[in-house]
Formats: sequence, C-alpha cells, structure tokens
Amino acid sequence: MGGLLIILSIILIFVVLVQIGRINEIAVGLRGKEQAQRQANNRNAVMGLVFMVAFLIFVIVSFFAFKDRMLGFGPHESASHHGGLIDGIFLTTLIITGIVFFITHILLFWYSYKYRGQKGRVAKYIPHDNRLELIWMVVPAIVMTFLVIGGLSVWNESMADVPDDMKHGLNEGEFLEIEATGFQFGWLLRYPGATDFKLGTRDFRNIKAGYNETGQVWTDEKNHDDFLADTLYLPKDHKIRIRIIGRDVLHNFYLPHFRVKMDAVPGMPTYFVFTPTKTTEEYRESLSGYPEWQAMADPSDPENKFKKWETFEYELACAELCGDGHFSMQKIVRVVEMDEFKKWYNSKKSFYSTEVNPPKETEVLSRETSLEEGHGGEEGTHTGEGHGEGSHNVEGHSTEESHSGDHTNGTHTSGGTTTHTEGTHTEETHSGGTHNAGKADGKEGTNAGKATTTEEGENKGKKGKIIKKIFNKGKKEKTGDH
Ligand SMILES: [Cu+2]
Repeated sequence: MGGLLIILSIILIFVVLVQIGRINEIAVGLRGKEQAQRQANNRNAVMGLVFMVAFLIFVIVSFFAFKDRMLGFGPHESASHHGGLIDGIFLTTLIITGIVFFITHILLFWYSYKYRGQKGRVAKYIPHDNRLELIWMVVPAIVMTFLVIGGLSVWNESMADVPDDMKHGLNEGEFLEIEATGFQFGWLLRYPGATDFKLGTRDFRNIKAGYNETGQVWTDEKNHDDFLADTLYLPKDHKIRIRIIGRDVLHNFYLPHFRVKMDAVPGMPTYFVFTPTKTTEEYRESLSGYPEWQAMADPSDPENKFKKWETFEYELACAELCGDGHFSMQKIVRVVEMDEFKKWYNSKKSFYSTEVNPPKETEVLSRETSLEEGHGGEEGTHTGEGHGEGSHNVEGHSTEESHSGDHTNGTHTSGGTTTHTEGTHTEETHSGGTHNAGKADGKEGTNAGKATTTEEGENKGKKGKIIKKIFNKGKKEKTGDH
C-alpha cells in the first residue's frame, strides 16, 4: 500500500512539473503577443497620421479644382445685389465649418497617435469636467451665433419688400413692379405702362383665355397702359419688384442667376425684390473666360459660328413640379442698360389702348393731324397692318409679339379699337379707320396710296382683303406665341 502511494506521488509531482512548464510556455507566448500588439499600435497610429495628411491635402486640392462649379465662383457668380450676399453667407459658412473640419480631423488622428496603446499606460477615468463641458458648449454657441445672425441679416435683406415711401418708376431711387403669373404651362409677364408705372388691379373672373389672360379690370385706369411681354426685360441697377401670381396650381418663379426663387401660390400673391447688377452682355463677357463656354453653341449646325458664351441668356424657369408641361415654362430674361430698357419700354403698346378701347375716330383724326405735323412717316407705314392686327385681336389673340416693335403708332389702333368694343367689324369703322390711315400714309407714300385716292367703295373692298390677310396672320402669330 505504501509503495502504491509513493508511485502516485511521483506521478503527481511529474504532472505538476509538466503543467508548470506549460504555463511558462504560455506565459512566454503571451509576452511575445504583447510585443506584437505594441508594434501594431505604433504602426496604425503612424499610418493614421499619414492618412490624415494625405486626406486633408486632397480636400484642399479638390476644393480648388472644383471651385468654379460652386455658386458664387467662376461662371456661377450671381447677377443681382442680394445674390452676392447669399453667396457670401454660403462662403462664410463653408469657411467656418471648413476650419472646424480641419481642427477636428487633426485632433482625431493626432490623439489616436499620441494615446495609442503602450506598455504600462492606463486610461484615465474622468467622470465629469466642468471646464471641458464649458468649452465644447461655448465655442460652438459663439460660432453658431455669428452664422445665424449673419444668415438672418442676409435673409432679411433678400426677402425685404420695397420701402413704403418708395415710388414706382424708372428714375433713380424708384422701383419697377412687374407681375408674373404662372399658369399651366407658362408665365404671363405684365409690365405697368409708362404713364403711372403702376400695375392695374386684376380679378380672376375677368380672365378670358387668349384675350385677357391676367384678368385685368378695365374700369381701373391703372390697367390702361399695362402691357404683356414675352421676354423678361430688366434694367440694370434698378430695383425690381416681381409680383408673383399662381393662376391654377403651385408654380415657382425661379431666376437662378439672380438667386431669386419664390412660390407662385393661387390666391396668395407673393413677391420678390431684387436688383440686377450685370447686363446679359456683361455676363456673357464674364463667361467668355471659361473653357467650357468656348464650345460651339450648336455643334450640329455647321453654319453656326457662335460660341456658347455668345448665346448665353439668363433664364426664368418654374421650380415647382406643376404638371406634365412643367419643362416648358422657360422664358428668356434680358438685362440691359437703363437707356436701352427705356427704348424697349416706350416701344410697347398697352393692350387696352390697342385692343380693348382704342381711341375713337375723332381722337384718331386729331392724332393724325399731329402725325402730319412731324412724325407721320413711320406711323403711316404701319397703318395697313395695324388695322389688321386690330382685327386679329378681336379674335382674342393679343400676344406680346403682335404688339411689339412694329406697331409703333396710334393709327392702327383705330381699327382694332372700335372693332373690339363692338365685337364686329362694321364697314363704317373700318372705312373710317382705313381712310384716315390713308391720309397719314399718303404722306409717306407706302402701303396706303390706294386708300388715299380711291373712292369709299373701292376702299372698302380692298380693306376687306387686307383685313382677311391680317386676320390670318394674327392667327398664325397666336399659335406661334403660345
Ligand atoms: Cu410651373
């Protein structure tokens, strides 16, 4: 029995020795891993620093490489006064957040390097630190205050209405109000005429398709000189107030180059006030310096020698998905110097004076007397056509095209006027109109020789033909415009 115990004791001692040996072995292995771990920690921390430097360099390089694609830079400079402020606050925000971005990334990688795992280093347990909390509350609060106050002041300036005591007009210190009515699918641009520079009142019940699209109320005299335009002409450096109307659904009056964007809401007129600072010509010039604008405007047309920058136009678009014709709500915006603007402005005839209530025959007579006194020439030339325009407008297609440019006188209105109010082309009105026109024309010698010399009867016959011809022309124009 004693012998057996001795043998078991020897075996147990042997087993213990083997186990101690294995523990030693394991301990040695563990010590090596620690070493390996330390090496990996060092390597990762250094790699982190290298990555940080490469990444921040990439950020800086890409900023400068893509700078010209950002609003406010390169070919995307704004063309309005407040637009510069908006771009400026974007840039300020970018700079401040950029600085914070750089600081936080440098700290992030630097601390993961500095406090990488090392032998004998133990993390500190900090349950609470008032100073630290103050710093990370106060610093962002100060920065945010500057950003918010800066943004708020830009907002207030961009969205401000014109001062109450500001006058309508084109002189310095005055403003011009234009009405933009969004409908499915297009924009109606109504300008106040030069007699009062005030837009007349509208009533939706007066809206008549193809005739009184904006619903002007003719009893309001302010309406009598208003005219519609197809291109949004704007004078440079003059305050513009756009009155924005939605006729059917939500639209959005959007002038990207001017940083103007405002919903057109049915039943709730909105507005936007801004001052264009660059003419279309000047903007084209500034674009000419960029390679992407040097390309051919229309590569498919071999005859087209224009470069992209030469054909640039500001645009008015609808920025609200308003239906399946949404894409077609684009219009051209043209900013010109004040002198040129006035020329364009004065060449416009109001819808009322040409279509709704043209001057009575007696007025026409007196007008023509004055025409003969001096400026008969040009006006006379157009008489025939003007007459025709009158008839086509009776059809209800008064469009900007039909009023623009070529009808610069009052004579042609006579035909249209009377016709319009009565709704029919009576022989008398027409012969009267043509006859008188003839007198004016006679001086010039164009177009109206027949009318002047012929008898009343003959006159009527020819007139009929002219009317018919122009009536058709009017139809064509109408379809072309809409
Ligand atoms: Cu729209």
